[in-house]
Amino acid sequence: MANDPITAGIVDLLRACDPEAARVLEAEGERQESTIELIASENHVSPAVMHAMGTCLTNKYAEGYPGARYYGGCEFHDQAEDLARERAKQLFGCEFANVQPHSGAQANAATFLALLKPGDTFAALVLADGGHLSHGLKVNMSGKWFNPVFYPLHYDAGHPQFEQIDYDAAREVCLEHKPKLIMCGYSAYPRTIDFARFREIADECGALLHADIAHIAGLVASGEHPSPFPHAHVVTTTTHKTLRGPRGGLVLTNDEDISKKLNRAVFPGMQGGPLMHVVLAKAVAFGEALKPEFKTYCRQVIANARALAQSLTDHGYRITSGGTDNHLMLVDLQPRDAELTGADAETWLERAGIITNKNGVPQDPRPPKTTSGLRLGTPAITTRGLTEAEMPTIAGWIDRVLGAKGDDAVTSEVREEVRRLCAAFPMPGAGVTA
Ligand code: DSN
Repeated sequence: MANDPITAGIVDLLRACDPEAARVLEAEGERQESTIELIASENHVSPAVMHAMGTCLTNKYAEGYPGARYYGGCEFHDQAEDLARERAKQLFGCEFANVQPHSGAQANAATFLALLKPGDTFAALVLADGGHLSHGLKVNMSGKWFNPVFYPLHYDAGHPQFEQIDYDAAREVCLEHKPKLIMCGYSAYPRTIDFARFREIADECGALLHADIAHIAGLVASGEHPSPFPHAHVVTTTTHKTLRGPRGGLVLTNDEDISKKLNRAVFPGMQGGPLMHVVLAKAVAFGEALKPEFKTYCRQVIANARALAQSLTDHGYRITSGGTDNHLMLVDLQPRDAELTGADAETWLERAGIITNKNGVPQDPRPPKTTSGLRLGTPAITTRGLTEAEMPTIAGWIDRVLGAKGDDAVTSEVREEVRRLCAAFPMPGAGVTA
């Protein structure tokens, strides 16, 4: 039985009417309870956020926006959306918010629809070095219908900003190609982003600046990472990573004209009915993020990431760019074991109850399905209450499993130790009965 009482309660409910679904849900509840979640883009939401999603708001069509819907019966949906929008604006210190995007990728697509025409040029980071598929991958709409040009990191190992964004090179790329939009904000970049510098580049080449803060949104909201405002013309994010809300997207701006274009692009441009149960949960999560405890949480996320990076360095792993300023790190496995791939590491660690994702390191000689690296993040383990004190233990487990090349006996031993730690640090909601 899952310890999380919300999941456990729903399992009980489902058992009577849909035992197959009950079994799946129960197994996933147990998996989450008993494993250490180190995927940098995942988190454990509060009982309030989880409950807000499982509500009657899912029954309703509310196409349109508050005060201008295409269906009757939207009085309380207007209130839910207004609450989410107002809290989002307060949280990020901006004038306009659209809380309807179903995901970060759709928030990005809506931005393209609002501000670009097919064939237009935009600039983004070299995708293999930390970008996101919606930033110009060939098989994504952004790469198929638009013309991405890419700016690099510093690749010279002797450079003081090795594996950090090369802002001068980004400027050169942008001056040469004159993009209409410059994207900054990444999926696997462990360092602070200089939004002001990007705005200078955007102004110099006549581009709009689009910051995708999906990964660092919680850190931005809590003041633990510099804000993209007032520099960016558009800010997109997911709501479920460091921000610790329900799975979804969000678009923000300070520009009224751009906000109108963005609203039209989200609905009816990209989406039909908003997921109003998720919009309510976004409001709840934003309310939580406005509390002082959230700042304490974000500080601990960063402290944990630094401590984990240091412990892994002590075990002989290389942390790309020499460390981390945020919630994530890229671990280059090659200096520890030249034969070790990210794919094998991910598989072996999962057997030990440590959940990670393989990830290319900058200029990785191996392809994306294999990779030479792992991306690790601390948002979820920090939510469970882990601090710097537990990071050497986690790094030690990672090294034991990888050093033994996934050996069954070693993996089983670590699996039991992971279970014990997870029992001592339950997911949010354990003990909550309401
Ligand atoms: N897939 C997400 C991540 O893991 O970073 C980005 O959307």
